[in-house]
Amino acid sequence: MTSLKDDTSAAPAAPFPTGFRWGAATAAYQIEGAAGEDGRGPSIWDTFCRTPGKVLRGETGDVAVDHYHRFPEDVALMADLGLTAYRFSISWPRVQPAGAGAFNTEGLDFYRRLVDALLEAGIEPWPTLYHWDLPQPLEDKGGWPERETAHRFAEYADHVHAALGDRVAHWMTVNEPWCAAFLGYASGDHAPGRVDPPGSLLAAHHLMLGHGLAVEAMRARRPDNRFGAAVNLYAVSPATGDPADADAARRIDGLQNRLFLDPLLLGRYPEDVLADTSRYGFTPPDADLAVINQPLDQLGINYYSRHTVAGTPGEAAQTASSPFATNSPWPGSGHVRFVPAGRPVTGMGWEIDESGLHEVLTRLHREYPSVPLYITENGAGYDEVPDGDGTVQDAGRIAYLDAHLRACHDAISEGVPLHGYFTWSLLDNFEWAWGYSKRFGLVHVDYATQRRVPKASARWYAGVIRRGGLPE
Ligand code: NCW
Repeated sequence: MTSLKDDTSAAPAAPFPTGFRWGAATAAYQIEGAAGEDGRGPSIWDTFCRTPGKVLRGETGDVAVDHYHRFPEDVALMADLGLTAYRFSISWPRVQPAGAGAFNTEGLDFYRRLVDALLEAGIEPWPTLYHWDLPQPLEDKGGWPERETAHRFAEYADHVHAALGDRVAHWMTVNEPWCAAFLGYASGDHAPGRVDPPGSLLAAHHLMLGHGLAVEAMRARRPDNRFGAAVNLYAVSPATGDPADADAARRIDGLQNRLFLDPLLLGRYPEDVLADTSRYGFTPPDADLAVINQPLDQLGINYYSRHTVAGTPGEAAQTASSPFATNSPWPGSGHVRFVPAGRPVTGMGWEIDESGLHEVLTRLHREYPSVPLYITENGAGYDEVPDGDGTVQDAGRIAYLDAHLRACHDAISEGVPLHGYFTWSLLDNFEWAWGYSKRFGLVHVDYATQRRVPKASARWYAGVIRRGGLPE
């Protein structure tokens, strides 16, 4: 294969700061496979995938892209891209199969080997401790709506940190607590597939409590490490100037963004969201907010799109996170319609709007205490078919990444403390309820042979990294 670094270099038209992290992201259940190996226990996703009608074509992450066995090849691909950082997640059921009690040394050894290979290749490891694969025994005891799960998470995080904290500086606790709480426990689109609106609000609270307890424990061991969480933020707009639409936008912004940002960064829940959800008896204890509101060394932002919403009756857009979606993932939102704003969409049906990323970044800078920011996910999923030679000419993905990186560049020029960008995703992988039907990778994977072939976007991204910025 020609090296991805062969592109001729030119001075970038939009240079990024020296030391800016150029990364790609993945998650354990989506890539590792080896679901029954080396003592790994079952997770809620193993169970969910086996529940008929939950995952397209009944697919599972049993094999995924076999990263568990192929990680040396994947680290070599990262090196070829010129990545300076790699964001991956650690599988809790691999490290602690029952989610409590005994730890599994063999499971942890996989991450030791991965971290060593990354460091050897000069790539900074950025682990996330929870990307949705709760050990099934903990779900059997009530899952995230149970307070005890937060304590179990902190214990697991502490154990992983004790093993890797000397070689890993940057730690993310939970990934997209909105998805874990509301797709998992309100709409049922994601594992564990429960439709329990009051439970989903408790899940959101306990995911953040688990984050706070974990940061407390890890920071006590290594105050020099960097700790944070990765939240999925959206720009939110009212469909029209109608006050009912403005109120719908307030409610959705509340549930999507402020419900997480305010406790994490300000140490309080947004009053309006508490009022909107009061019928569910959601009364989080005040004392927990001090635990949740740990000083953060980094905030991860996963950005994909903008929500345009209306509070008036009419036609709604399909914004499903699953091909089977029927229930609402928005507890207490009242009557809200997600409406198409007429922008082009990716293969997920998500509208492409880079101005929303600029809006999210500048809003964080304006309305919240200053925290170093990282884009921990941003990318585009399509149903792609390779050419005869196995390559994929993914011009749509290149345009998406280019536009969003320009939005990052503009935000940095305006003083936003953005220090890195991780594209989602390094490899095509198991896209949750969509199975293997949607591809987000810079690198195409043939699922029958596990052959990896970098797409045109991989070459493009390698050029951006090498130049330290965007082309003309
Ligand atoms: S599904 C999802 N994703 C994708 C996934 O592969 C990754 O693991 C996640 O971190 C890409 O990035 C995240 N997010 C769920 C978005 C749901 C949108 C629902 C909109 C409802 C109106």
